[in-house]
Amino acid sequence: MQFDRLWRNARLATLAPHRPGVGLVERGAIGIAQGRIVFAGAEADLPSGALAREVFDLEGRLLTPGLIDCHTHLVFGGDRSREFEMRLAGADYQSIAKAGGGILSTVRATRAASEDELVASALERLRCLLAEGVTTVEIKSGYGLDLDTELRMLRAARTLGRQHPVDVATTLLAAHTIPPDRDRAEYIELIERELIPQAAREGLAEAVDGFCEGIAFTPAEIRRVFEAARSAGLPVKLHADQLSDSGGAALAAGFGALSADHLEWTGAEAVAALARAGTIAVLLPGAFYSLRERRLPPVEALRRSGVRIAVATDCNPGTSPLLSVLMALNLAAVQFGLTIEECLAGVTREAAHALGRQRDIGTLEPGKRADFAIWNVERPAELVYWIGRNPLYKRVWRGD
Ligand code: DI6
Ligand code: FE
Repeated sequence: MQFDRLWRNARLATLAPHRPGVGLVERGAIGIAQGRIVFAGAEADLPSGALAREVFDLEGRLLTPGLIDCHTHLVFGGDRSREFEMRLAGADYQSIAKAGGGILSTVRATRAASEDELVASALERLRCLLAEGVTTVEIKSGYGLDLDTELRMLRAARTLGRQHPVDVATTLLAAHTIPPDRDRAEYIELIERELIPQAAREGLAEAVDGFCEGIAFTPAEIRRVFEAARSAGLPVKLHADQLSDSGGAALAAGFGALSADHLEWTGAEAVAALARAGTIAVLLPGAFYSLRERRLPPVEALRRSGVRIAVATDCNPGTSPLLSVLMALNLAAVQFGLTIEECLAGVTREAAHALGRQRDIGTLEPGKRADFAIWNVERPAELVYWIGRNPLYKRVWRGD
């Protein structure tokens, strides 16, 4: 066996599905060639005579798959710190939204920003994620709500992926809320007839998302958006049942969605539908925390039904100004009661499934991309346990 590079003397958290827990391998080694993993296992099992051009001794450090943040809104103009102050003074999220603030205030700032400005402000946020070992990030549009600005946001997201050592998965979230300058029926038509077809034609979006909620779109409207996505050959995902049980998760399952995200108000029947559809549950504890929500997502039902659970930052200026995947894990453990194994799988293997990229990333197995994170910790639990400590030693993206 011939490697371009070999990392040895590591503790591997492989997250390989055939191994229990986080798939821990003591005294492990990982060998790569042409940016892909060719060996991941115990050093003692390395084929004799294996050669590597470069060898790194990790002195017992923990090595995990590169982290995957599978739900973010990293690209946007302005910020919402003023709204944060209003909420501290007693205003609530939904009434701010109804009064023209909320998502619409970010829409105004995003429409006013050039593509370069969007790239520059998002880059600062992206750097925070990369510093914590993120190697793949999903980025949504949704603060343009018109053809030009939605596509500009997606181009900015693509540019970030081209210019920096990270994979960016782009999602069209045109159905985020009703724009100030159109009525809802007219806007749904614009999404069906122009936004989805054009984003698909230009290869700017790999998936279509929507916000199914009292303050955004009804299930009937989302259905039309999803049908247009299907016609354009794009998979779907949904912001579902975050603030109320609006039937979002069941709708997402009905369309075989990649993921249904939030799920605080999702009931037992919808959980069963998610399981049947193989739709991934993406839990977003940063939004739960920031909105001081009380209603917990149905974690036990998800487990019992065998729904895969991912965890993400939901980084957005309104409900989750969270730029730390590690903090998201701590919140998911403390608030939602996820185990350490669920937390780590949630930002690696299951997050890969949520993006439909499970063949390429998410575990340390032969054939997968050489994306990993090396940590100055001994035990996997330390990645979830510390608050405000970043123990990243090195991030490796596509072997570098
Ligand atoms: N994700 C979203 O898109 C909405 N909530 C959430 O968790 C609203 C985001 C915003 O207020 O800007
Ligand atoms: Fe979101």
